[in-house]
Amino acid sequence: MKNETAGEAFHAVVVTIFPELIEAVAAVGVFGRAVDRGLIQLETINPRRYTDDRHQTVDSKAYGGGPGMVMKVGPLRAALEEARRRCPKAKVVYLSPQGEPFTQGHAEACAELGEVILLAGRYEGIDQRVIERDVDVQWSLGDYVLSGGELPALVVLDAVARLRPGVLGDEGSAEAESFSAGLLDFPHYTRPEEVDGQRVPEVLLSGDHGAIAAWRQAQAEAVTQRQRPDLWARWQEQQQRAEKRKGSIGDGSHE
Ligand code: 9D3
Repeated sequence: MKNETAGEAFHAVVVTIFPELIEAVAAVGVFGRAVDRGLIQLETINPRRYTDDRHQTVDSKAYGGGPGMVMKVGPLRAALEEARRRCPKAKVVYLSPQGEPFTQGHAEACAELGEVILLAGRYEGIDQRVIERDVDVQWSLGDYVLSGGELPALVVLDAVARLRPGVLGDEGSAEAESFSAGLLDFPHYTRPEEVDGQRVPEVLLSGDHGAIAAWRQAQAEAVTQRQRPDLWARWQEQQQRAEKRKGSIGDGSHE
């Protein structure tokens, strides 16, 4: 595949015992197109390739007892060593319920760095000694229980890919900024003007761009206040700080 932009491709390596799951999802949509266009280089490494027993064993019972299996050090460490040879600058990210919550800020830093190694676990998790020696950072997708790190890895890749130059079309960078800007999106409508008695808000048909912008801003604020009081509080604080900075310019407090 060739790279159609001046910049380097984003390079991601996913260490997983289900590489076909990653590859299937990564082949479609915006992400798949970016891979085809050479904007993203995605590789998978299966720790099973670094086993030497007949059953290609990657898991074992937990010391101390209890239900569930734990992923063994040997195959994971060997897979991560191969990943680091392919991606020498990358941070090793372990997707884990014990991780810090993954945010748009993490996605931005990752996109900037240009490469990442994602470790997806299965079973009850991985041997702690891999976390201590081989992992740089742990990210969680949120407080709910999943079956493994593969879907979280795909979420991270999707969030990062959209931030890379050329990956999105015209719906691009302005939209990417809107989450960092701190408000949820306003409602969207398309044709027809009326469906089963539901009409498009009149202002959107008015052609008055100022009125439309004001309506969208008010809607974004209302939906944020209702659905995400946490984001709303942060946004209000940020607005107040911006207000004070404006007020203090030219009043001598900068002299
Ligand atoms: C019910 C199992 N739990 C026992 C107390 C612990 C547990 C182990 C392994 C819970 C989930 C998993 C597998 N999850 C992930 O690998 C994972 C995950 C998640 O479950 N939620 C949110 N983010 C992530 S990132 C990786």
